[in-house]
Amino acid sequence: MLIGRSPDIAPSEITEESVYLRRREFLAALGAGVALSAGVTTPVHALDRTRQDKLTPYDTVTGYNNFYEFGTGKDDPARNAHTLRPRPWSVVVEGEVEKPGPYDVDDLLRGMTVEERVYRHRCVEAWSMVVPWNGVPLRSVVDRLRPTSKAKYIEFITLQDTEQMPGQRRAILRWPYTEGLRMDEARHPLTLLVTGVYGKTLPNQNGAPIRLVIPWKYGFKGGKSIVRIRFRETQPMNSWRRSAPNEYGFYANVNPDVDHPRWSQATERRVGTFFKRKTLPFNGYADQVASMYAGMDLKANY
Ligand SMILES: Nc1nc2c(c(=O)[nH]1)N[C@H]1C(S)=C(S)[C@@H](COP(=O)(O)O)O[C@H]1N2
Ligand SMILES: [Mo]
Repeated sequence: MLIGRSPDIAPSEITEESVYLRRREFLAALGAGVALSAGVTTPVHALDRTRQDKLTPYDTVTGYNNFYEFGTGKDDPARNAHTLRPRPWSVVVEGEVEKPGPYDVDDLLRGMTVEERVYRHRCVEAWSMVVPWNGVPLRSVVDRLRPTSKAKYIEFITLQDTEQMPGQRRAILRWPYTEGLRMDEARHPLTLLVTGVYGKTLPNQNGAPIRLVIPWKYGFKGGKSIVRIRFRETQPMNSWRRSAPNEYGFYANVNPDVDHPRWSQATERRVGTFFKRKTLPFNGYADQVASMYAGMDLKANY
């Protein structure tokens, strides 16, 4: 299944071929390391040639980002995240689910196919990137865990440990960082539980060993270093909404028509390029996700 791929575009037209081939070599060479004991990787591209999307370089993807547990500067995560210990790593599953329990992260994903997904990444701060993530559809994990009929939402709780995450000594947010999705969003084929980037094991600063990527939402929905997955009947709170409810909502769907109270969301700067470009509704994934929000007022539900 070629989820998220624009039908008229071959992968080789999107990614510079040398890069693409090198990446295939990576994947072949790294095998189990990339795949967390899972099977073969399948490239799935979700880019639009007309917008001339190019992959954001590895050093930028891993060197310029947000992970406030390691500091608030864009280069702090890369500098400071070496204190995180991504193995062994336990993920507790709880709430409205038939198969709760603590799982070792490798057991949780065992046997699943790790795919490659090239996704646009839009931060709420109006910068963007194009990133080749590796991961498993969250849907596969959700189905394995068997939510009960009461489960309408999933809350994702990330690591709290001031030894591993020294930035948590400052109360910038209420720790641990939490996020949430509605069940249909969690089970949407584009929603990825990410374990790697550029065919390599996920670096600590990008949320090792597992983090979420939901490409039609602002980047803050993608919680990093998840330790607890809680199936719920009610909508969970999420960190940025708790900290500034007038600025951040639950849905956080990328919407050029809903400005942040302090800045416009109409345009974005692709990191590493000079000119601004127009932000697209649902970050360019509207044809695949807009139907989930039919009938909702997306200005009220931002
Ligand atoms: N635990 C945790 N997850 C987090 C954040 C954070 O501060 N802590 N920042 C979020 C924000 S604002 C963004 S844009 C993305 C950035 O990470 P990436 O560039 O590695 O995707 O991570 C998200 N996940
Ligand atoms: Mo962000």
